[in-house]
Amino acid sequence: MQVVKYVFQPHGDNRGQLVSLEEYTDIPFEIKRVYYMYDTIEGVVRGHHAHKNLQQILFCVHGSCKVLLDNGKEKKIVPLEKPYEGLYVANNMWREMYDFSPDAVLMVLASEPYNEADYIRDYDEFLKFVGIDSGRNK
Ligand code: T46
Repeated sequence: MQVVKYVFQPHGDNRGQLVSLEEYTDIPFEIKRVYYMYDTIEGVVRGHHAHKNLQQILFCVHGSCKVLLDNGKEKKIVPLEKPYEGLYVANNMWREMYDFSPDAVLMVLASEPYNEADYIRDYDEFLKFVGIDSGRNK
């Protein structure tokens, strides 16, 4: 499985750092939604789903967390620890976010508006979606 982690250029000077993200230039899709999570309770695991169409880029703009990516055949754990790093998550990827530091702010740029019908929340349904026989996994 190929993990796509973008490393953006911080524009630093003696006042601090600034990262700029432009759709199509830095982000490979039109940004239709931005959301972020914070005050995450210790030990929680978020996500547990895939999407039918949605593409996203995840940034831990403060603190740190881990993201488990699972394409149905292979799993990878990706730490997000730098505010200038963005993890691309394709639609057909099961994702779980966990190990949030108490100060973590996870910001997500999304290619589509919020749509509950786009979620695949059942792992067997996800395996079917990616064309894998559910007997072999989880
Ligand atoms: C994803 C991962 C990385 C909204 O009303 N609008 C929104 O845009 C979103 C994302 C959520 N919500 C509501 C729906 C739920 O009542 O906020 C609540 C929490 O959402 P959810 O349980 O889906 O959050 P996570 O952290 O499990 O997953 C989220 C995204 O939903 C998902 O698309 O890929 O972050």
